[in-house]
Amino acid sequence: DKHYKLLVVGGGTGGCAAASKFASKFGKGHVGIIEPNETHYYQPMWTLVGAGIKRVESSARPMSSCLPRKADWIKCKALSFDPESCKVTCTNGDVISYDYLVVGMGLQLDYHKIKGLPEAFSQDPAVCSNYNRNYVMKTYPALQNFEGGNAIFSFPNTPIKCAGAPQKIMYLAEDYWNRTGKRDKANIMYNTSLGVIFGVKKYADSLLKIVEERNIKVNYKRNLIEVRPDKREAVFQKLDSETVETETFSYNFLHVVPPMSAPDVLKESSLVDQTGYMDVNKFTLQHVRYPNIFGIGDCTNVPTSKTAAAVAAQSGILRKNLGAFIDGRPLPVLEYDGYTSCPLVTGYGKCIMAEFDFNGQPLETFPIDQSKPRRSMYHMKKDVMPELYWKFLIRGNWEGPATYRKLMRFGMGNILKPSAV
Ligand code: FAD
Ligand code: UQ1
Repeated sequence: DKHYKLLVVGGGTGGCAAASKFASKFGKGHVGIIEPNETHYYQPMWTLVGAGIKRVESSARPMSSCLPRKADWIKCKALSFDPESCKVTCTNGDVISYDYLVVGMGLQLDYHKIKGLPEAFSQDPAVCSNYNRNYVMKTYPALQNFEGGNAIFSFPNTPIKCAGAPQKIMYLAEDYWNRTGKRDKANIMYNTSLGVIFGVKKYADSLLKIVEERNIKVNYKRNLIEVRPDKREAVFQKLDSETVETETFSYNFLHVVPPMSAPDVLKESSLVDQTGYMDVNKFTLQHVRYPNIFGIGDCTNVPTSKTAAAVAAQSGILRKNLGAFIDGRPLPVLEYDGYTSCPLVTGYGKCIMAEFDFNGQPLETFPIDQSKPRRSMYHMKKDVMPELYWKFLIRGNWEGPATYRKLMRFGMGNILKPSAV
C-alpha cells in the first residue's frame, strides 16, 4: 500500500491550502490528498447566489484544477483513522500510511436532524437553504415567488460555519422585497437558537440597529426542530423554557440553516474531544495527543468562528508550525490569535466587514469603522474575495490580512499620534 510524507484528508479550503504549501516544499509524489468530490465549491458565494446576484456555476471549479499538481489525488473518502500506526483507511480499500497528517474535513450538514427534512426541500418551493449546493438554487425563486406572510430565517443549536450567513440572506431578502413592493406584506422573523444576534458586541450593536430600523423581529432561543410542508408550519423548540415547550409558526418563506457537526468518520475516531471536534492546540493547530497530526478549518475545536477567512490565517500558522515540527525545531513558532472575519452583507450593495480574534476583540484591517455598512466592503465580498480565494488561498498563498492590518495601523498610528508630528 501507499505511503506519503504528508497525507491530507479533505480537499476543501484548508486541505487545498495546506497541500499546496507542502507539495511545493516536498516536490512531486510526497503529498497525497484524500477527497471524494469532483467539484470544489467556493461556499461564501452561496449567500450571493441565494439573492440572485451570482449564479451557482460561478461558485464551482473542477477539483482537479484546485488540488496542487504536485500532489496525488486519492479520489475517495477516508473511512477510518489509525493514528497509533499512522494509517488512514479509504472507501476504495486503500490503506495509506504517512509521516505527517493534516485533517481538513470541514463540517457535515445534519438536515436530517430536523423532522420533515430533507423531504420538505422537494415538497415545498418556499423552503430553501443557502448551505447546500442544491437547496441554494431554491432561494432566489422563493424570494421572487413570495407574495407576503411570514418569512422565517433560522439559526440552529450547534456551532456552524459562517455564523453571519443565516442573517445575511435575511437582509438581502428584506431589501429585495422592499425594491419589489412586497415589503409591507412581509412579516420577517429571525428565529435563532442563540441569545445574541452576533457574538462580537461592536457588530452586534450595528445589527441590532438594523433589525430595529427595518422592522425585523428577532426571536432568541428558538431552535427549528420540525418542518411541515403540507401545512406550511415550522416548529421551534423554546430553549429558554425549563419544560419542553414548542412554538409553531406558519410560514410563506422559510430559510433553513441546519445543525452541523464534524463528519461522522472523524467523530468516530480517537482524534476528537468530548464535543466531537478534532482536538488540536488552538495556538499551533497540532493535535494534543498525536504530535505528527495537525488540523485546519471547520472540523477542529479551535474556539473561533468557522470561516474561510479563519482558514486563511490558520494556513500560515500551519505552514510555520508543521514546518518546524518536520524540521525537528521546537513549537510554537507562531501562535494563532483566532483571527476570523465575517462579511455581513446587509443589503444589495452594503456590507459590514466584521474581523475579530479569540477574545471577540475587533481586529480590523482598514483604517475606517468597519461596523458601518459600506459599499466598498460589499465589493470586497462580491468581487475581491472570490479572486483572493481561487488565485491565492487554495494555492497556499493567502494567509489573511494580518500584514496589511499592521501596515495600515503603523501608517495611521504615525499620522494620528501628535507626538509623531
Ligand atoms: P471545507 O472547505 O468545507 O472542506 C471540507 C472538505 O473535506 C470537503 O471538500 C469534503 O468533501 C471533504 N471531506 C469530508 N469528509 C471527507 C472524508 N470522509 N474523506 C475525505 N474528504 C472528506 N467564510 C468566509 O470566510 N466568508 C464568508 O463570507 C463565508 N460565507 C459562507 C456562506 C455559506 C452559505 C457557507 C456554507 C459558508 C461560508 N463561509 C464563509 C465558510 C467557509 O466556506 C468555510 O468556513 C470554509 O470553506 C471551511 O474550510 P474547510 O477546509 O474547513 O472545510
Ligand atoms: C478573507 O481573507 C477570506 O479568505 C479569502 C474570506 O473568504 C471568503 C473572507 O470572506 C474575508 C472577509 C477575508 C478577510 C480579508 C480581508 C481583506 C478583510
